[in-house]
Amino acid sequence: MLTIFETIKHIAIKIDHEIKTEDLGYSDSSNSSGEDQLKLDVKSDYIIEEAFKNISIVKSLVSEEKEGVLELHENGKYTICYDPLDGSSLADVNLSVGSIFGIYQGELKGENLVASAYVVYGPRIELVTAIKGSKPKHYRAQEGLFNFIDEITLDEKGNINAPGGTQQNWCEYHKTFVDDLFSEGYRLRYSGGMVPDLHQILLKGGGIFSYPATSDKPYGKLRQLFEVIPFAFIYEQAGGQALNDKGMRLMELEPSHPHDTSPCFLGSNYEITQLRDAYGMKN
Ligand code: AFP
Repeated sequence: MLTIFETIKHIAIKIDHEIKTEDLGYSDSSNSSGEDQLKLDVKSDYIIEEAFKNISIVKSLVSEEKEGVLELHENGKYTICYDPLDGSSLADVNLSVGSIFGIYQGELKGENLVASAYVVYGPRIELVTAIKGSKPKHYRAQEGLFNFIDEITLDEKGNINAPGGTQQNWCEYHKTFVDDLFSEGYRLRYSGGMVPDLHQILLKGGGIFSYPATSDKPYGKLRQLFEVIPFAFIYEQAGGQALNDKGMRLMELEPSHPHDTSPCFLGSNYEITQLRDAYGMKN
C-alpha cells in the first residue's frame, strides 16, 4: 500500500503544477457522466493513469472521467477508483480542488475498500491517507516533499455545517435538519468542492457535510466508488460516521454501475444523531 501512497505523492506534485500552469479552458470531450471536460480534467486523468501503469500491484483503474475499467497488471492486487480533479470547475476562480482515490480489493463495493487517500490543491498541497484500523494521516508538501503533520480524530461534536445541493430542491425535513444546526450556532462552510469542504471539517474538529437526495438529483450527485466511499472510510477511521439518506453506512454501498451516485452525510457523531432524528432513521 505504501507504494500506492508514494505514487499518489508524485501524482499530486505533477497535478498541482498543471493547475498552476495549464490552460483552464474546456477540452472538446465530455466524461462518462456527460459532463464537459476541462483540459485539466483530461491532463490530471492522464497523469494518474501513466503513474499507476508502473505499479505492478495495481490490477486495474476506474476513473470518474472515463467509462469502463482499464486493466493494467494481470497479477495485480488492487483496483484504484479515482476522481482525478474533483471540483475542477472551481479552478478558474482560484478555489481549492482535489483528487480522490479509493483502493479496492476484489469486487468494487464499499466493504472491499482497503484504503483511501485524497489530495487538496490549495495554498499548499495536502494529502490524507487512511488504511483499516488506523487513524487517517495528514501530510503537507513543502518543496515537493510531503511532511507528516498528525493523525486526524473527529470530535464528538463540531460547529461546521456544509450543506450541498440546490436548496430549493431540498425536501422539507432536510431543510429543517440544516436550519436547526444553524439555529444551534453552526458556521456555514461550503465551497462547492467536496475535497476542501470535507478536509476542513476533519481538520477543524468536526461538523457535518451533506449532499442529500434532491428533486433534481433523487440519487444524490456524488459518485459512490470515487467520492463517497473513499471519504466515508476516512470519516469512520477518524471516529465519525458516514450514512446515506436511509441510515445505511456508506461503506455498505454496492454500486450496480461504476458511476452510481448516493445521497451522503459525513460527520461527527452528534451531528449524525441529529440527522437520524430529522430523517426518522432507526438506530
Ligand atoms: P464539479 O466537479 O462539477 O465542480 O462538482 C463538484 C462536486 O462534484 C463536489 O466536489 C461538490 O461537493 C459538489 O459537486 C457540489 O455540488 P453543488 O454545486 O450542487 O452543491
